Amino acid sequence: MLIIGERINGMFNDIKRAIQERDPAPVQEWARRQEEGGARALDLNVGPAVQDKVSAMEWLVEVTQEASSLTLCLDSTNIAAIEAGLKKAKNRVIINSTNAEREKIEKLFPLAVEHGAALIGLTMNKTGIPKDSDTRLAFAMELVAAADEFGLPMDDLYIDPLILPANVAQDHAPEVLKTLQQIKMLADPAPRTVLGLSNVSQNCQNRPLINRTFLAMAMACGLDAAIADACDEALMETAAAAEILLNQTVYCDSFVKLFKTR
Ligand code: THG
Repeated sequence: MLIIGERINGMFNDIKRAIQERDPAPVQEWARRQEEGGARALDLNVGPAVQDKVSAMEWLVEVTQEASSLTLCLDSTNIAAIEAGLKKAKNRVIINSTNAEREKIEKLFPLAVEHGAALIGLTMNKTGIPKDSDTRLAFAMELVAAADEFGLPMDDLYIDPLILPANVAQDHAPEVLKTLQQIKMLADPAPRTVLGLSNVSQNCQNRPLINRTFLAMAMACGLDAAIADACDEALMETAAAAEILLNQTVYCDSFVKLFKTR
């Protein structure tokens, strides 16, 4: 399980302020804390409030790289901001994201191939996030076909079936789980899968409990990666235990420690 730390995101007030004032300290502190927690990639999102998303993403990449050499996951709907981040990145990155609209596919798949980057593809289009797994799967198939068409290796494609908060879209959760299972049958080798895990518990009670329970369920359905709170120790322990129980990692007594330090 690849945990992509979610915390360097302008939706959090400390990061929003850090970006506005170009203060690297909070960004670098969260980079280190998430890496210590066991994150092996870092999501970078400038947030909704920032005016100049291009220069903000450039800056986030630069200051994050000074504190950590983890893989960066450039999280923006703004293609110019993704391109700016790619130019500044020293290591291989994950582009987050394209959706299944042809217009976006035609830009983002070639961009990923050109930079040797991995790419997250969302199972949605202009009309929004579908409710049922069949429609999600149809979008996943479009993304798999695009990987073939543009020459993106299948294990560089991360398909995200998009989880929504359980308090307002409870009926989506089982559909997402079903989609995760079915994505693995779309191609051989199969594409990878990812979720923005904390979405599932936004504005809910007992957030950490909902997050880690859904993580274990999603892993059993084939989830490969999650944008998640790497500083939530119980969550990271759940990921470690689920890897053991899915026989993805050989058991040893220090399996939790190993998960966080490998
Ligand atoms: N898929 C992909 N990328 C994504 C998402 C996804 N990127 C963004 C998001 N979803 C994943 N990251 C987060 C980060 C934080 C939260 C949820 C998802 C979160 N934030 C608190 C909240 O909204 O309650 C902020 C609280 C605060 O301001 O302190 O829950 O699905 N590909």
